[in-house]
Amino acid sequence: MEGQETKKRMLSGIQPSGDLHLGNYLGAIKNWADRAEDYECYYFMADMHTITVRQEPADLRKRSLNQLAQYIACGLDPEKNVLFLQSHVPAHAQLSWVLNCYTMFGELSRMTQFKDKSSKHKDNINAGLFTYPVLMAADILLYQPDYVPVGEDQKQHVEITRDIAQRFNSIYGDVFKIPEPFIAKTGARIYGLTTPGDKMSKSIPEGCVFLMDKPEDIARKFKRAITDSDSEHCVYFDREKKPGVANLMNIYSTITGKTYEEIEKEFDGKGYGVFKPAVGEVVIEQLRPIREEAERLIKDKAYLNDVYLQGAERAAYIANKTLRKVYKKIGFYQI
Ligand code: ATP
Ligand code: LTN
Repeated sequence: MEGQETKKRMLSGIQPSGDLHLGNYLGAIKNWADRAEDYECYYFMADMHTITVRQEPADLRKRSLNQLAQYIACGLDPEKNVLFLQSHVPAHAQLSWVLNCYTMFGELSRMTQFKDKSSKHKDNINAGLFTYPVLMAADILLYQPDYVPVGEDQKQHVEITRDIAQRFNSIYGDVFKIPEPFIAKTGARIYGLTTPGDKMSKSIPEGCVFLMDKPEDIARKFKRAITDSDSEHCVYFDREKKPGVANLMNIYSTITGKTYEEIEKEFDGKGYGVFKPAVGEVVIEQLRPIREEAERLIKDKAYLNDVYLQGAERAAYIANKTLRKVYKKIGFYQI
């Protein structure tokens, strides 16, 4: 435990809203595994946020467990990171209610994600979608983290969290630490294999490699990857002219650690017929142990339940401390 108190704290949430893919892995999860050495890390599955869009209950239940197995298989060690499910720690909902009373209608109306999602789901513009950022502020502020690693799209939510915290602190004193968003500078951006202009996304499954895909499916997806009509089939890096090839080179380079020059040399004169299956092969080998370990863990429900149970206990210990302080400050009668 010694030294642990001096580590900076990080916290992030992930919605269990779909199957994990190569973009999630290379762009995010792979980097998280190394962080535990330098930071005290908290990661949770944001199942309460997920229901702002209608979910099939059986699927949500299954995904909440499968995703935990996949994260552990990717190298997120539950001994070194606190992994938990949001709905297992009631303090998130409790603080969220309090913070609702310190958040303005006007500031929530300006949130880009609310505007986007409410135009996409016109039949279900529920209040939870509107107050989504308040629950996220509660998620964060409960743990007093220094940093919140998120994608660019979530930066606005971390900013409103800071505004809410500052407003609260200005009335009641230093209750909340003001967190910083932590946005990876480079972070591999992986594009769809069939749509090299758009990021790899589960919404376009033909061009998306899922962590749990079988090797033959991965091989097929890479063979069908869009390259270009260049008759020479020459492998060189040009994001503008050859976005498909550039994407494949990026994937190959991120996994093997080879530079673009080395890759160009390796495939010099060999053409796409050799290059595409070779990229598929390194992806297959990279994902194989992850898939096998995840499949093994998924069968071990008792172990996964135990990880969630212990995670929730460790998380609740910190969260409840903050909640008690908040309740006291705002004047809730304590027994
Ligand atoms: P989508 O719904 O488009 O498949 P997602 O919901 O799986 O995306 P997010 O929840 O938006 O993914 O993001 C989870 C993490 O994965 C974020 O840190 C995000 O930056 C990262 N990520 C998602 N897609 C990619 C990608 N194609 N390339 C790199 N990183 C990605
Ligand atoms: N909104 C985030 C998920 C999320 C989160 C959080 C991230 C919920 N609560 C707290 C960081 C901190 C998303 O959709 N990626």
